[in-house]
Amino acid sequence: MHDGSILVAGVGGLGCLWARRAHDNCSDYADLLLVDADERSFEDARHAHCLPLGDTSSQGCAALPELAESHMRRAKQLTEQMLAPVELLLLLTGLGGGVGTGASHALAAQAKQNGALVLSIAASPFEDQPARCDLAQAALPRLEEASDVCVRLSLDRLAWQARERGADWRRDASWVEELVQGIVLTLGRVGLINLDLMDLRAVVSHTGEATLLVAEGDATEPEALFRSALASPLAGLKVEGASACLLQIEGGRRMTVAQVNSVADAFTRGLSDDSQVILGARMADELDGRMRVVAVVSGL
Ligand SMILES: Nc1nc2c(ncn2[C@@H]2O[C@H](COP(=O)(O)OP(=O)(O)OP(=O)(O)O)[C@@H](O)[C@H]2O)c(=O)[nH]1
Ligand SMILES: [Mg+2]
Repeated sequence: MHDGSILVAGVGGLGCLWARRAHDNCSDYADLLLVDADERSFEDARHAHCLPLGDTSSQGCAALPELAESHMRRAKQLTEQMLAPVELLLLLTGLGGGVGTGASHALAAQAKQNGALVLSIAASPFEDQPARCDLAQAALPRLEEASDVCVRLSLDRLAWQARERGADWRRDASWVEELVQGIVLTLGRVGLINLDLMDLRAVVSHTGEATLLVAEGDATEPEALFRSALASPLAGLKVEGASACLLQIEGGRRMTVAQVNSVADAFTRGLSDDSQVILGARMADELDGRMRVVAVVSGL
């Protein structure tokens, strides 16, 4: 485990797939935990802590959340050990099946009880899957309760955006990857203006809902950057009137203070007048002429 540790966790098939891909880009700064009843989620996952739920011959919990939940509770001693050093848990899951629906809130609750900050990203099923939607709907309040921030990803929107790019929505959920990577690197790397977990805590502790934004684009077009952040596949996204915002802005070597200011301005203009804004900035060699913004907006 890393110091001051950040844990990226995937729960269920979709969650594990996304967590692995997201973790690939930030493995120096975060650990990876995969939780599933389906062994296929652990194939070639050499750098991960793997927690198989139930007997190893099974292929998931076949849309039986109660079964997954009881398996998860039985693994409590193991997860207790893994969660002990964790300060930030980034939990990825898809609701509507068995494992993600039944086990994700239990893991989140345990992490929170251990003092970790919990950010959950939960995909809601496609709208043409009513039975899965009902399961997801029933599970969501418990995950929200167990998380400091819980954002809902719409699979319909994600799939639509992936189709536009000619990509496979399951494997190429680049939005999820960028967001996780953005948050981990924001907190894990030394920047020009440093953000840390205390800043994140300060922002998410505002009462009300919170959401996460991520965008990458041309450094000279801050407005377009903001619009692309709003075009995320999050369900029910709104940022107007928020009372707090943590903003991490990354750019290439030639990024100027004026550019940082314009981007910060575009992202914070719609917030309430007395809002708390915490700003971080960092040079990233790979971002020549481009900027990447990760924002946590709260008090909605
Ligand atoms: N249509 C479609 N939906 C999918 C697919 N994969 C995942 N989903 C959706 O994502 C949700 C979560 O899926 P998984 O992560 O595979 O489910 P799980 O948590 O592993 O659950 P079990 O396998 O039932 O134990 C499901 O309820 C579906 O709505 C897919 O290949 N096609
Ligand atoms: Mg599964």
